[in-house]
Amino acid sequence: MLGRHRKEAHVGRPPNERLIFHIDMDAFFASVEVMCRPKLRGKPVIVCGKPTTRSVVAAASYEAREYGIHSAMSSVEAFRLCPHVVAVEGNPGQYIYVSLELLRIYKEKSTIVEPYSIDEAFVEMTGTECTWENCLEVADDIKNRIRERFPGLTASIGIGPNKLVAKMCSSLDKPDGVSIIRPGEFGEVFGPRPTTKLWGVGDKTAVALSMMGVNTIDELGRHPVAMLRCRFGIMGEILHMMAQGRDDTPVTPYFEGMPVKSMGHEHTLSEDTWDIAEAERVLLRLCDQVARRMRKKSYLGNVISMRLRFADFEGIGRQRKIKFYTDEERVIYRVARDLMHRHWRPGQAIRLVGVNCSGLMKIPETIQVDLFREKEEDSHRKLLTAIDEIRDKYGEHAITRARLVRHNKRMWPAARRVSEPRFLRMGVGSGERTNRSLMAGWHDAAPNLDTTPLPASISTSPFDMLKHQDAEDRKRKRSE
Ligand code: DCP
Ligand code: MG
Repeated sequence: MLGRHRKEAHVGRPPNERLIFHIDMDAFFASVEVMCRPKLRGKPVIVCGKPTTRSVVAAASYEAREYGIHSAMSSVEAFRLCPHVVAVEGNPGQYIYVSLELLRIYKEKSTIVEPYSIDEAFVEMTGTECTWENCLEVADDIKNRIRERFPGLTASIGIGPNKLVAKMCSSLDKPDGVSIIRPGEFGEVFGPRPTTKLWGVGDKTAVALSMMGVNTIDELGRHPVAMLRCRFGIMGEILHMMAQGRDDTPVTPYFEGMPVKSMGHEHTLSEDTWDIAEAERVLLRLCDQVARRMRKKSYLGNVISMRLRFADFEGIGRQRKIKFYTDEERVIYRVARDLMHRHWRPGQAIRLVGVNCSGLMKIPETIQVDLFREKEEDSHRKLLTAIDEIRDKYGEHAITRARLVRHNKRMWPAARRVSEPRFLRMGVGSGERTNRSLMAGWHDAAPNLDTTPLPASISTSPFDMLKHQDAEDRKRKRSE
């Protein structure tokens, strides 16, 4: 294994069949914000929802981490640990822009690039000019290109003979490191570590393993596979393989497309509510957003899920399969609302509402969609088409239901100009891990993030925004 100091320990080993990079950006959201506001460089910075509300830390700069701040922590707690931490409201449009540009850089090295999350990707180097001998130079070159394109952004790269090893390897030397685990070295590096360090093993699985006397990755790899199968089913076999550093899953290039499995939105209320009517209005707005996205991407779905989280952070999720496929908010809402009423108990204060539609199928251009949809009146379809056209032309806020008007101001704040106040334009939602859901809708602009879409007229390029910001700063200075 090579870390930042790169002691070449295995020069001359025969090249293995597969060579894979896993690239993970460091403190991604926070680094993008710092790039756009260089004055923040070197300072503890967190990215969260509106800093004044009950937001959660989505990303923390490495300077902030020195104070014990980490993602998923409440921003209140972050301020307690470090009162001078700079809290910045997130800007998902910007992160997605940077993320897509990063994929382009990786594609210069290999045609097979799999985006794994908003800031992580696997790059299949097998069959390219990159070999076990020169992979460090290739990794350095990628890091330099990232720095040239996005000053201040750093990545950590893991190099391994499969995705599992590359992924686990990239976290060994963060931030800004390169680590290599060559074939046969996995056990040496990870064997003594606790099972929670194995990719995908959570606390519950670790406890179950521990009850079987399995505490380290090495012990898991040597445990009789039959016993693991007996306890965990097919997952037991997979765990056994993984603990030995074995993985033969392919790197799936993004242009082959990850099938979109579901589309959903969720919203954390600015205050917990006991009022089911308030929660219904949020639900209706979310259903509207989900259905709109489905129509835009030509999807129909037949499984509708509703999620509630309560003040005590306990939550419920319920789903129902319907007999036909739909892309209409009134159908999604009807089912989700019913689920909400069945499973919410008066007295439970609601903190978060979410809705999701799955069982998706893409509507091929030539297909007769009415074969799949519930028989609907032409007039309603015409209405939906008209609403979609208005929103396409004038933005998402141009038209909404009368029932939501009173609440629109708070739930759909008018898009502000870039200059007021600095970059505070979009929220990052609850800050919960959204990576997999982001992947599920990779081709959608900002799926599953609870955001206000960017007006088309405003560029999402950080550089345009930076230029704009500088111009605004100069203007303000002149007027002072
Ligand atoms: N993210 C989030 N909520 C979380 C965790 C992460 O919104 N609970 C977002 C913000 C992160 C981004 O996803 O910047 C990437 O997640 P990572 O786990 O890769 O974390 P970072 O890139 O911030 O840090 P690291 O340097 O540890 O990779
Ligand atoms: Mg990262």
